[in-house]
Amino acid sequence: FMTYENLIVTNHGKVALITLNRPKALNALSPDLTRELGDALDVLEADNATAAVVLTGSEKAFAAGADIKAMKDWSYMDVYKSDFITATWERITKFRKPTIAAVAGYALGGGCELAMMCDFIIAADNAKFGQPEITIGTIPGAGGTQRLTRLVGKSKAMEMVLTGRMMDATEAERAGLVTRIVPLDELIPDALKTAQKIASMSLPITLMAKEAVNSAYEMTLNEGIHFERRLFHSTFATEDQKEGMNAFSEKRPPVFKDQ
Ligand code: CO8
Repeated sequence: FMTYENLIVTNHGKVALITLNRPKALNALSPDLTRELGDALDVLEADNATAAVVLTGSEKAFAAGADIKAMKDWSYMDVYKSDFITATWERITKFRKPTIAAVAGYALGGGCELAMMCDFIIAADNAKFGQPEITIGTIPGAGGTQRLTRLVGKSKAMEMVLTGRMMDATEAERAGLVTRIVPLDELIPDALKTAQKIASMSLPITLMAKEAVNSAYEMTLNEGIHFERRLFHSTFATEDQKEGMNAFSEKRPPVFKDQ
């Protein structure tokens, strides 16, 4: 229902599946791909029929990073004035609906950073995560030094950023980078099923839950708990809270109306 050169967007009930589609370059994140992803997210944010998004790549690579061949000759002024494409990438972090990264194969550099911008990561058993920028004379530029450190702690993040070594799926799960590992051929069905489960809830309540969890990164514990309580109280002003609790009392499934 949406046509792009570097993405495939398909509909699965209330879930949109975005597949990065530059297989010959291992889904290297070119400026064109970046623009298209920003555009797709704008459309999906406004689309009332979409309640959650799954972002994936190919079986070999989620994304092997920024497009090294495209950026190698850029000057300081080129990247500074355009705020390099990392500013565009942040579109996904402002996306209000839930996002799941379904990662198979390489998630390197900007690819790892893109996965970490999603709400959570489900990994195939062949997934490999890394921030290899140091090996090509630069450093992570789309949140890698910050998000990886918050997700896996300083020791592992520092080692990965300084040596460029990759983490396999098992280590990534143990370290808390991914929520769980599934066999490669179950990755997309599992991620879609998980997203559909989320999409079956009340959308406004889901947005509040996501906003509350994300605030844990930005606020002190006291501020975060205060913010959570305000949102929790406000759920009682919704029809869906009444429906959810009445349905429980009446031993029937709830019918949420996103109101
Ligand atoms: N950029 C451009 N092209 C790439 C990239 C990339 N990042 N990664 C792979 N390719 C291309 C290769 O050049 C090759 O093309 P061709 O067939 O024309 O020679 C094709 O994809 C297949 O790759 P390989 O032949 O290398 O495949 P292998 O299976 O041998 O190796 C690897 C796979 C290990 C993933 C290897 O390709 C690799 O090391 N890639 C580069 C990984 C990397 O350094 N990534 C970090 C990039 S820097 C970065 O992301 C900075 C982030 C700043 C923010 C960006 C926000 C978007």
